[in-house]
Amino acid sequence: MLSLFLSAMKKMKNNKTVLITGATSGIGKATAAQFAQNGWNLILTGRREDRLNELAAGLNNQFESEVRLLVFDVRSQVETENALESLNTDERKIDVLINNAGLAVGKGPVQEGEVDDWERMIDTNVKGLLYVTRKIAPWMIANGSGHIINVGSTAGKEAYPGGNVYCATKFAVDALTKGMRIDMLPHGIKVSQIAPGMVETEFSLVRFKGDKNQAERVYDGFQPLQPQDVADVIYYMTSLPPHVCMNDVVLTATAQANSYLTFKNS
Ligand code: NDP
Ligand code: 8X3
Repeated sequence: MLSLFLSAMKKMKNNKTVLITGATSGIGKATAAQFAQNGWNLILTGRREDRLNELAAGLNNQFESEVRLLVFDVRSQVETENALESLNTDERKIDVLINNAGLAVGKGPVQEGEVDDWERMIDTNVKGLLYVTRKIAPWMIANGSGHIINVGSTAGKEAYPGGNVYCATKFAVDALTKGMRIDMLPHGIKVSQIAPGMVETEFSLVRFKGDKNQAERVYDGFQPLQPQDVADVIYYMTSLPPHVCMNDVVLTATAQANSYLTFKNS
């Protein structure tokens, strides 16, 4: 009886589609599973095709999810356009776009910064978000509905030591979210931001260029957010009635007061 019920639950579809950028890891991956569990069709993107394939197979097996994969680098406008153009008319009916792909590279004073690191962050976190949105927003307008959720950060609320350019990109996401909400207003399309504090993902490993010790130290001595904590809130933001838009959510671990103050035991 229980297995019949579970099997029926698995097949419950809601016919809605979410596109999540940066689904190969961390917040994007957890968010993909959250939507899959709730019967959504998924369009998942990232550069690491092997990880996308593995994720899609798992979600299909667990939830019988329809998963469309797009492999591209959001820093390339041409790659982004070509990948999104490959979606057919049905797939372009995107209900929710989650602009999540992003990264920090390096941490230190600006006078010692690496120009290449700065460019990677600006090109991914700001220009990449814009390239994706530029393609999908007109489809939402044509469909007469939609919801864009940008993944900002507490780093986009207050700058912290050594955060300079990463913080600047997340301040830009904050500003773009506000600007996009104004632009989408006449079209009835919701625009939201979620601004998490420290979340235990591959983020710090990427920031510290593969140095595991340095990355692990970031999360030592306190209980950081987990990707699922963020996924839960993102999903909640999409489950509100059509006339309600949660504009901005700042979400931190209980031990984190703001972008630069975390209470650590050690
Ligand atoms: P992860 O490193 O675990 O995941 C980052 C994701 O972004 C990966 O799926 C990666 O995919 C994708 N990505 C990075 N660069 C590109 C690119 N050029 N083109 C396409 N996809 C790309 O980190 P998080 O899950 O933590 O980060 C997700 C978002 O959350 C980022 O925007 C980050 O700034 C933000 N954030 C993170 C916080 C944290 O403490 N972890 C806190 C606040 C915000 P692939 O490498 O396969 O391309
Ligand atoms: C990621 C969290 O604190 O490293 O945005 O900026 S933090």
